[in-house]
Amino acid sequence: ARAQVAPGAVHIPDWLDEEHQRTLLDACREWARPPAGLRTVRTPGGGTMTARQVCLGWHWYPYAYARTVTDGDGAPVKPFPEWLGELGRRAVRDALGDPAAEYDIALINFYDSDARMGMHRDSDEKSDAPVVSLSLGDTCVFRFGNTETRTRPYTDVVLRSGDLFVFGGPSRLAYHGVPRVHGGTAPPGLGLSGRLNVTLRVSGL
Ligand code: MD5
Ligand code: FE
Repeated sequence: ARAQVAPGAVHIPDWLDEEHQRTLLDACREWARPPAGLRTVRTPGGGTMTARQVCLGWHWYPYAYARTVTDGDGAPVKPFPEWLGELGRRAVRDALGDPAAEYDIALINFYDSDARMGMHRDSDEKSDAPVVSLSLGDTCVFRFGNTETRTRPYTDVVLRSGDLFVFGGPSRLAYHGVPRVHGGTAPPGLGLSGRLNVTLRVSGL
């Protein structure tokens, strides 16, 4: 069931079957290992993001991209694998029917049940290609807002393990965040406590 939440913003529940969820989870666990593994993101204002992050292809440090983990161990960022790019192109075709973009960044956020992500826009990419979001593990409330303000109007969407969300076109620069993660709601067979979100992006760099 494909649901358009806003023009260019499409939610496809259960897009990844259990086997593909497990494959992606195993890969994320490998990517989380050092060097250039899971890290805590510190914002220039002195804040700490509650979701921890791993980057592939390009390292995101608030609020720009680099080739090395500038706020971590200084190691080169792990490469962005070809199969992940193919997954991204298939996602965009299924969600929007648009021609394929060349994905070269993955940002993977690891949430425990207390983690949140405040309302923000993803504006550090120099490309307007759609962002692909894949969810694994615990269910969350994803807040999809508008392009003008961090506040209402917004739409709360429940994202579950295996769900795909694609943001393109007029929705590409919408404010969005994760106000709530529901602990203990991951599929029992997956072996993940917490939530993991994989976003695929085109750097334009
Ligand atoms: C998450 N991640 O669940 C969310 C979902 C992030 C982030 O917000 O920046 O890593 S992905 C939501 C998203 C990503 C890129 C663009 C837009 C939404 N958008 O244009 O609305 O961890
Ligand atoms: Fe974002």
